[in-house]
Amino acid sequence: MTSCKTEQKNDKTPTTENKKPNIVFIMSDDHAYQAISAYSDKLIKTPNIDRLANEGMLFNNASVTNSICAPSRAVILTGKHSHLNGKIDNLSAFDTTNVTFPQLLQNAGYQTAMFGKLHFGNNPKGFDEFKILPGQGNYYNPKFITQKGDTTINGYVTDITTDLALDWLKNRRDTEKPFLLMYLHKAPHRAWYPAEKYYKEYTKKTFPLPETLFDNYEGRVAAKTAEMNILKHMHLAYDNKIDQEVLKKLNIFDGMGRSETKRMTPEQRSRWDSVYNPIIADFEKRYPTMDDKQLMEWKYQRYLQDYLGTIASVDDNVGRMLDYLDEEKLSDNTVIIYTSDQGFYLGEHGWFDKRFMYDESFKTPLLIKWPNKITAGTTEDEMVQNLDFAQTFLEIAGVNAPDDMQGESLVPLLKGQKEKWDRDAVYYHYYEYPAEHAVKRHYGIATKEFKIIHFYHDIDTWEFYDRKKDPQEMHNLINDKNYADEIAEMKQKLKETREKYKDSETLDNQYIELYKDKKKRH
Ligand code: SGN
Ligand code: CA
Repeated sequence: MTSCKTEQKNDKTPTTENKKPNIVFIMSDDHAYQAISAYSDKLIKTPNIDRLANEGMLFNNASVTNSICAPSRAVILTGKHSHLNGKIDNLSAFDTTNVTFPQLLQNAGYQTAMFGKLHFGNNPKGFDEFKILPGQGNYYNPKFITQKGDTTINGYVTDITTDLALDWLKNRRDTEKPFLLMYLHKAPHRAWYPAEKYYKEYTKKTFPLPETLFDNYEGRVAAKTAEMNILKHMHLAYDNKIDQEVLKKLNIFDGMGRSETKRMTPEQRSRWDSVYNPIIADFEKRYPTMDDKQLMEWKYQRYLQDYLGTIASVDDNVGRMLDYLDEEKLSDNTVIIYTSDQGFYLGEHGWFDKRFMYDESFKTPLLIKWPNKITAGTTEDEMVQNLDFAQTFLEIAGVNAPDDMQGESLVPLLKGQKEKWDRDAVYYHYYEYPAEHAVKRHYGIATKEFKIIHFYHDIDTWEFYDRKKDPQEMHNLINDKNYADEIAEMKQKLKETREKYKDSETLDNQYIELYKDKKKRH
């Protein structure tokens, strides 16, 4: 009797009203699928993120519609392409009159909370609670925007974001209601500052060089003029953490200084210096005799050490979240998603950053666990997009999606009902130009076999790739006579796809005019 009473009092016991699945949406910022061991363990082991693949589904062909931060988030929240939700780049404002899926879930009785990076320049609507980073946010001792004002929290951003999310789950969530938790990491965004444990470990590692590290961009006009080459455009101080005074001594003037070291407490700073100062001293000694190839390789290793070091913390913290959901017996009725706002170049084509429709930044990691619905350990090769998330979550919650959302619910794929999925092409459109990294505006479509891309604005060039024969996208076949039929078909399909999604040259031109003078960054 007594034990039975205790059980009834325990407010964590699922009630009949609590049958709708909870949704935990985990997203990191710039997390390349090449840096998740469920995809490839060449660079790093991510045992916690991999749990979602082992217990759920791994998508091999998930892509974004516009490979840059805030636009990707706007697509996710609205279920509409950039040209319709209006958030075409990181410079324009998010139009808060857009209807977002969290608002619809909140109206349907879901509790909603968001923690971490949003990057809109305005606060999210449809959330009972949010604690978000201003703009890009910081790694060390970050400031957060909350409903009660701004607050600075001492510590490391990835740990803090998790603490905030867990605090809400433990202490302020109404256990009678289903919930949507958006748990959004800043890491591994530039300028890649790992936590102490991991800069100690990762600065000792060396990584295999990508085959295309020394790409000369032959046949790809827009790739040639982009400014995201590790050798030429990555900063030795800002990115690779070399002291600017040392650079001056070496006659190197590369502008931007280190961003986060100034934010560290004296204790954090002296622990940081104890690891990075020997690296700086070693660089000072070796630099005078380095040729371009050696400098490229040195910068690549430094880049990956810090980038992957930040991911090791993300993985630990995802583990903390999954453990909590397991311990509280919430996992059985919770859909957990892990994704990134887009992919990233880890030296492929000699690059860092994203923006292009080439695979490393067009594709994004996607792992989903949904016990009793998804068969554990399955992989899915269908072409899905971040555009599909809103309708997926609405279907999971039993809420009708507005007619003007443009994605497809992934629920049939999650349940293994492939016959209900008939998409044969996905659409992409990138706008942020002129801007940092100088990636020209372009749009295109990808099928499983081919990709066609049109670069426009101050150029007018086309690219065509055979994705099966040339997965590294080194050979632009647009002028290859052997592919004339396939190119014509893809051009036609691109035209139809633009019409289907209501994109057009008129809109392209309007967006060029509208944001001509926009320089502001969020
Ligand atoms: C910053 C970075 C860029 C990066 C953009 C967009 N520069 O501007 O390298 O492409 O963010 O990233 S930095 O000098 O400020 O580090 S996004 O993920 O927010 O879209
Ligand atoms: Ca990003």
